[in-house]
Amino acid sequence: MDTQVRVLGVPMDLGADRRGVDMGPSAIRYGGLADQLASAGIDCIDGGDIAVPRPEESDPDAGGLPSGRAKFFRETKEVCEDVATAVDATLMDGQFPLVLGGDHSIGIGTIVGAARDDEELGVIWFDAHGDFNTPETTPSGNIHGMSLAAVLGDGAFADHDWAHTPAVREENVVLVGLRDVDDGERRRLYESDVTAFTMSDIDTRGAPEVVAEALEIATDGTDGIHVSLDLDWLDPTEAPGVGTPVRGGVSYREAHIAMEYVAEYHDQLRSMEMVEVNPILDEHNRTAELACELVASAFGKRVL
Ligand SMILES: [Mn+2]
Repeated sequence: MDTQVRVLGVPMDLGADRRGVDMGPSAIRYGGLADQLASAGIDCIDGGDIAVPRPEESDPDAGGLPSGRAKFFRETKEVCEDVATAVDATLMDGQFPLVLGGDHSIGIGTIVGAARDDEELGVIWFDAHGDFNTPETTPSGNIHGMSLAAVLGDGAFADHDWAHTPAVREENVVLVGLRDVDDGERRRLYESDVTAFTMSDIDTRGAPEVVAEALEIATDGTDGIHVSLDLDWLDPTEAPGVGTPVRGGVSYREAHIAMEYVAEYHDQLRSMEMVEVNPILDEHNRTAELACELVASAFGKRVL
């Protein structure tokens, strides 16, 4: 890829219960992001961090939604609007936005910014979870479990001016690696035109075949794709430093081959984000270092 990468940090933890993911952007930078990108032949600049209010500063249930529950809705919406503006500005400058989380609620901002005007955006969401709850179905009220539903304009999000949603069409969205899905999410996923590949699909068909199909779906009829990688997609033995670990995730090698497949689509790749790195729960920053390695693979780094 010839395009210069602009790194945007979003130290966001308003969308998750466990504090610590706000330090994710620092941990990923410290983990060698710039060096890993350089080893893939990528020139990068750092655009700094987007300001995020501290949870202590505000009331999580101050409201703003007609129904259901979404903690820190107002604050999350404001941060995501700033993320969307920064991602859009990066693209306008001819650079590639690489967004570092922070919890997965920031995906709302990244996708809205990457979708831009009236263009069709494909999305691949590598995650253990569906992130498909709405304020009506959520068991926790945490927006990081609702971000994909939000960009599709689902539930109470649809009745609110929630960052120009729906930003993407269901048929252009693919989930990969699911293994922990709430009842409300399962029902909604069945009804939707979103494609969902579970860990069972990866077990039976193999990661390369599943990821190849995901890329075909996301690129079919779209103007570009966004890749959102939640580190909890990997097995916790490889990525222990995440907010909500679930056993039975993809292996180190499966994650790399998936990113190498993503790199094959560099002409369509528009934006990428790495989220949910939690250095407090990590072991010597290895999850952040793994995130850097996976970014390098996604940008074309090869063994030979
Ligand atoms: Mn997630």
